[in-house]
Amino acid sequence: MSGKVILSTVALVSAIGVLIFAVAAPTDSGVDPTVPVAESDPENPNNGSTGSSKSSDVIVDEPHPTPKGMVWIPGGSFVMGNDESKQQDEKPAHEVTVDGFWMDETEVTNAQFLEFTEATGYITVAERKPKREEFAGLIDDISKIPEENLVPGSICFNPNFDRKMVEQAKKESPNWPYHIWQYRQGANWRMPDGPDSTLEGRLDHPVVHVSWTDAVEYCKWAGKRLPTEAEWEKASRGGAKRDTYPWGNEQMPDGKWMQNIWQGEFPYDNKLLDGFEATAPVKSFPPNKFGLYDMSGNVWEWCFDFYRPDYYEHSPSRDPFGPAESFDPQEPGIPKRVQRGGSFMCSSNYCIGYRCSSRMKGEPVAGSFHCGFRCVLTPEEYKLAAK
Ligand SMILES: [Ca+2]
Ligand SMILES: [Ca+2]
Repeated sequence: MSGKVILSTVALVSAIGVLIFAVAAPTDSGVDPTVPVAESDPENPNNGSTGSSKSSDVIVDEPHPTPKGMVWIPGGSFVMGNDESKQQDEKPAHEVTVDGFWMDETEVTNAQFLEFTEATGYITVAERKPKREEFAGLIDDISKIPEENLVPGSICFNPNFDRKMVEQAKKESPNWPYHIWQYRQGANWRMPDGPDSTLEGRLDHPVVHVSWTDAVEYCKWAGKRLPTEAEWEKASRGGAKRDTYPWGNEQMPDGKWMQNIWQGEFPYDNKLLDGFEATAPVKSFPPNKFGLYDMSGNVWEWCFDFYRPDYYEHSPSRDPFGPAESFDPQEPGIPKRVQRGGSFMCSSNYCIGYRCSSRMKGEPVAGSFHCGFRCVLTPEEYKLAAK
């Protein structure tokens, strides 16, 4: 498949994303159970950003017995972002206070997602056939969309990418990774590598090819919600204020790999020094001090928040949950939600997404082979669920 075809296919997926998002995304009205609980303040001077204006005491101590499979993240303040980063969207570093909450100790696994689909019959976005009319208004002439493109599928790594084309694209555009991704027909969470693959031997791996909207549906079923970006970073830091990684500042303490990432030059040479080429079973590496596994690497994790690179410039300091709308300069016009933690595809010469402060973004209706999620629950939501 040529790079041009890959690009056009990815563009097709993007267009689907825009459309479905417009219909499926929940509002930030505060009535949706997946939206973080916080007071709204129409007089909030934060340029349309959302977050809590409450001044009540921070919830620090765990108020109820720990829900199964979760750990308590004590409330408090931490420094969010990183002024030393090469990535502008991590700046400025700013102090944020969040209330205590519970977080899943691992990424949601295939076994857990299977339980959800068996209980609800839920079909993920990647399993649904895109409809031609869904592109009306987004593409000049929808009759020109090749029928063979209107098939269910998801984004995978293309190991047969054209190296020359990648080299050239790197010089021209931050979107050069389009040349190494491939829209693979039939790829979805049940068949992570495409139609010939299965979940055999992978039930304890993180679920992948789930969109943000799929993740939200899982959360509703589980009585939980997606973490805010601030909650995610607070949890990732394990109680430390400015460490680079969830375990400290040294990437390989005692010479040991602490995360499933990509060793070697991306995307040409994966040396597999951590033992895993793609997803690893959850809990393959030590937890951070809060007891959370794989907060660095394995798979990216969806957060609730819309993505904006400039959000930290005017973020509320108490329980922020993202801007009112998203903006990604790399793909203006396509809504984006935040992803955190990096994946098995992250290397030191590319996204370095496995640091506590790293930010990523994705179309809410598009899953991929290296993105999953985990859930959180606050004491207030715990009480609401118990009623
Ligand atoms: Ca690896
Ligand atoms: Ca992860």
